[in-house]
Amino acid sequence: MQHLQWFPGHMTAAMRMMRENLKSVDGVMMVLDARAPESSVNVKLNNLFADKRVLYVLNKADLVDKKDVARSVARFEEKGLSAIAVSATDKHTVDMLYDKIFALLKDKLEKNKEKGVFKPVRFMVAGIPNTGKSTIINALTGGKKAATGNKAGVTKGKQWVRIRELELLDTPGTMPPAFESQTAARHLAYIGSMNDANIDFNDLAYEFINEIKVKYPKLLTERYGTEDVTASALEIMNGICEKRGFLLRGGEYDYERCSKAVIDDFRKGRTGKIFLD
Ligand SMILES: Nc1nc2c(ncn2[C@@H]2O[C@H](COP(=O)(O)OP(=O)(O)O)[C@@H](O)[C@H]2O)c(=O)[nH]1
Ligand SMILES: [Mg+2]
Repeated sequence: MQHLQWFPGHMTAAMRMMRENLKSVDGVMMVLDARAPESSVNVKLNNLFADKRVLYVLNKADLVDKKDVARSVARFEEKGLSAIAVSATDKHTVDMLYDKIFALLKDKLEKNKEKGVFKPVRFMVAGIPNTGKSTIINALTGGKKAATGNKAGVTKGKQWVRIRELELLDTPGTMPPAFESQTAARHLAYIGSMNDANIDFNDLAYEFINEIKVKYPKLLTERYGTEDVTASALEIMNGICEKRGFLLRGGEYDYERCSKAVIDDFRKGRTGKIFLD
């Protein structure tokens, strides 16, 4: 299996930008992917924000079973952390997010009020690439103010956006310089938070099928007509190639196409609700 690591120079620059702006923010929204809420925590960012109030936002909750979402939020709360699950594509959950931000700063805001100080609340929106940071900002502000896209590295430089009494700083996604676990790194590759250009999709789809055939065998059968989910990942891929006609000229299996299709199906939610962590 390919060793996954991704820490280009622009992430060092983004970390520096975040560090420089920390003093001017009241809190941080750490945007995670609800399909992999533990794997999508960037430990380096946690260290950077150690003295800040942090709200963990488990986004893309629409792609996960409600029970898994609730359990994930509870896990964060058990550790004494503030967490909320949202779907940036659902207006209602985004309103809840707005309230949650103000609740997190309630005491600070009351103190300011007593002193007669009025200033907007400033939050930095951070996390690994592709978790929906910019989409959340757009949903909160009701506009297309932050650039979005379903791949890593769409947000460049820094961007402040204002909504009512809230100012949000969008930031480019950052990864830790090294992953503590390659399983976690793989989960990030599945969800599209890694740079696809560096990924060996054959390897990735093989590993994905190995995980899914144990955790969600039924989904493999439903999506790909896999009859024997106890077969090896390679045999399952062969079956998918046959059923989908992913064949090369000589009739050999086109694993490249098969791998990309399997990962793309998962990313778009076509395989079903899959919780990875
Ligand atoms: N299904 C689903 N997709 C989302 C959600 N939020 C964002 N996305 C998609 O995820 C991709 C990455 O979003 P973006 O805001 O650019 O992520 P960023 O890199 O963290 O700023 C885009 O294609 C969004 O449309 C969500 O709640 N549910
Ligand atoms: Mg962005």
